[in-house]
Amino acid sequence: MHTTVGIIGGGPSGLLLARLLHRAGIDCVVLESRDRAYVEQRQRAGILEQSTVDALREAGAAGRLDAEGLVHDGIELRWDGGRSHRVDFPSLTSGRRVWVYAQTEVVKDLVALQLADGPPLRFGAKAVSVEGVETDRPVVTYVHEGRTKTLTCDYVVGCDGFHGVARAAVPDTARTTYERVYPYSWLGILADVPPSCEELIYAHSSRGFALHSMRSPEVSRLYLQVPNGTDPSTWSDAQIWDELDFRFARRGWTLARGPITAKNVLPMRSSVTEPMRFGRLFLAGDAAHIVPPTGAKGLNLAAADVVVLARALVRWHTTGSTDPLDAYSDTCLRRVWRAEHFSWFMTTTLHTDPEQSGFDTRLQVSQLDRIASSPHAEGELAMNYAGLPIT
Ligand code: RFL
Ligand code: PHB
Repeated sequence: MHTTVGIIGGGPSGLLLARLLHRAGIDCVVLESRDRAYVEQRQRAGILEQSTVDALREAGAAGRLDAEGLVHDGIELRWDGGRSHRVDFPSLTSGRRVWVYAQTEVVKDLVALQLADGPPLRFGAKAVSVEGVETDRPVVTYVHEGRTKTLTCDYVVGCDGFHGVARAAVPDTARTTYERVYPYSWLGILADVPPSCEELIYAHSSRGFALHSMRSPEVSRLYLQVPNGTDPSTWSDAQIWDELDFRFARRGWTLARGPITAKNVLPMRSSVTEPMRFGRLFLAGDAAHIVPPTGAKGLNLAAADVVVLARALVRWHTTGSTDPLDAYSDTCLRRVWRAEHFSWFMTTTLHTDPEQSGFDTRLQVSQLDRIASSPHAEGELAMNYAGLPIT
């Protein structure tokens, strides 16, 4: 079988790319190793930047997001045993804002459109190799319903996440990975209780970081910094709520408790593989880079990559010019490194390193004080959080 663009991975980046290409009349096939239910239920991101929302609208996939997404104009920072500061995005960014709309819902919306309207999306289709990327007919070999099949393409896009196969198709000598692993993880919970805040709260405390997010007016999503290797089952529900109470403590504010319906632990890592293109293979989203979740950038970076790539493929398809495709890696990496820096900054400013000294803590508090007292410092945070335009 042949297609113009073979897309490995049916996560947000692969699905959004497929929609953008389909609307421009470019045929493509999406191979996704997991089944539909698994892909639609994987708990992950919750915050969409303005430019991600714009891209979903352009893809015709924002109907439910526009009806049900919660628009947020800021975040609250808490630190130093009860100090608090709200960062207002629109006034600091010429009107940019963010949406609380879960990745699970973005994926459900894109899957439903794709199954109704094309292009082909194969669940249970696991890519095992990508070959010939330095020729003009790269081939993806995949296993579907127990049989090995091949897909020849004009271009292949690896949207297969951090553990996918596409990155490995680039020879070791042609790629460099830059990486940082953090000495802490997040314990995340979903709870059937209305959020205790209208906007997200990022808290720095003497016992580590905590984040109050949400999924809907009825469901809260909360995170606690925990040591690497923590088994979530060792935390009882009461212990989790007590620890959240301590880390968010602020006079006159209480955290509402409710039944915890899910608990998971996620490690924190920064990683970038350069370049993001090799021959006729492009890497997009988590396949090329990951960030710790503190800056809420991962899904947004994935969306920005495929917006840039879709534009470049449309240019090639309509004019034959490969200039934007040739510039893809450099164009994306500029934004990726900005987001890597911001995610590292948010992570290291708000978490407590197990080796942390009193000096390090004073630096963190000084940085938070600065954000609270300087429009320049909070403006920089707001611009990065609400997201830079895709250029
Ligand atoms: P994904 O979502 O990992 O999708 C990759 C897909 O490829 C499939 N696959 C294969 N398919 C075929 N053949 C193979 N050999 C394959 N190997 C893998 C996989 O099954 C999967 O379906 O990558 P993508 O599309 O690049 O999307 C990236 C985002 O998922 C990720 O960056 C975000 O979830 C990160 N993230 C957040 N990002 C934000 O922008 N805002 C947030 O608030 C935010 N919060 C988070 C997050 C990530 C988290 N976790 C669990 C890491 C919160 C959490 C808890
Ligand atoms: C989430 O709602 O899952 C979420 C929100 C903000 C973050 C990370 C995760 O920085």
